[in-house]
Amino acid sequence: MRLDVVTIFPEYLEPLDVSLVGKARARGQLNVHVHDLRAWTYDRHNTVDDTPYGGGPGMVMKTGPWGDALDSVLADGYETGSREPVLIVPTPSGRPFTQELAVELSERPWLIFTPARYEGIDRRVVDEYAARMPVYEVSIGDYVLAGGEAAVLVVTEAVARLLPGVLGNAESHQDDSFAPGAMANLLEGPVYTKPPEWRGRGIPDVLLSGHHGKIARWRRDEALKRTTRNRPDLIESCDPKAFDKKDREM
Ligand code: 6GU
Repeated sequence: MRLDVVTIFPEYLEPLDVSLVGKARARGQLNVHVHDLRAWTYDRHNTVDDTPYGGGPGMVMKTGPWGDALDSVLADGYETGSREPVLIVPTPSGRPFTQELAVELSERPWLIFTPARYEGIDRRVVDEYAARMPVYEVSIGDYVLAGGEAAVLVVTEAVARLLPGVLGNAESHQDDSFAPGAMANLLEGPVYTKPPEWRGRGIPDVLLSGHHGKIARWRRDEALKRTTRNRPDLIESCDPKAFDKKDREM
């Protein structure tokens, strides 16, 4: 998969060198290009923003640098054989970024991110590229960040760990919170490892029982409890058929 990020803060994307994403890059599973938007400014002050039409607070990112940057990134990608780009525009007014969208993006060969600062990018830039390729405006949650760069790190990590061969254990995202399947829409419950006692605290006996059925039942009960406590909205949105008689006894 190829990833391009155009930003006025290329340093903000340095975490893409470390951990899971960094290893995927080192193995050649991810081909990451971070570009400085100011490379496509031609005035002395490297201006990327201007005052909003219609007035109001803040500044709006100008069409010129974004258009030239994206044309250049697209030309380079196409020249080197990448196809079917998707543009991802991080914005608090986008659609919620979900595991489902992460899965969809992980199946795409080429993602281009345009994290903005200030009040956002001139709308015409999004409209222009939406006429040529799929564009996803995405928000990572109901709060406002100073810019989209942190959202790029979030989306990239969620997508990269789904790529074939990136996670050590291919099964380890099968029962992620939010993964499809029997535990669909339930949050994962607590986990334990050695030692069996720590500061007087033991671990639930069932986990030492070796009884796989009982362990699965316990995990599901814990997931139901945790989901009811932290995300009652997720329980509400479950298909009633997803629950069995024992679930209802919880
Ligand atoms: Cl993607 N960008 C900004 N600036 N704020 C956000 C966001 C994105 N998602 C949630 N808040």
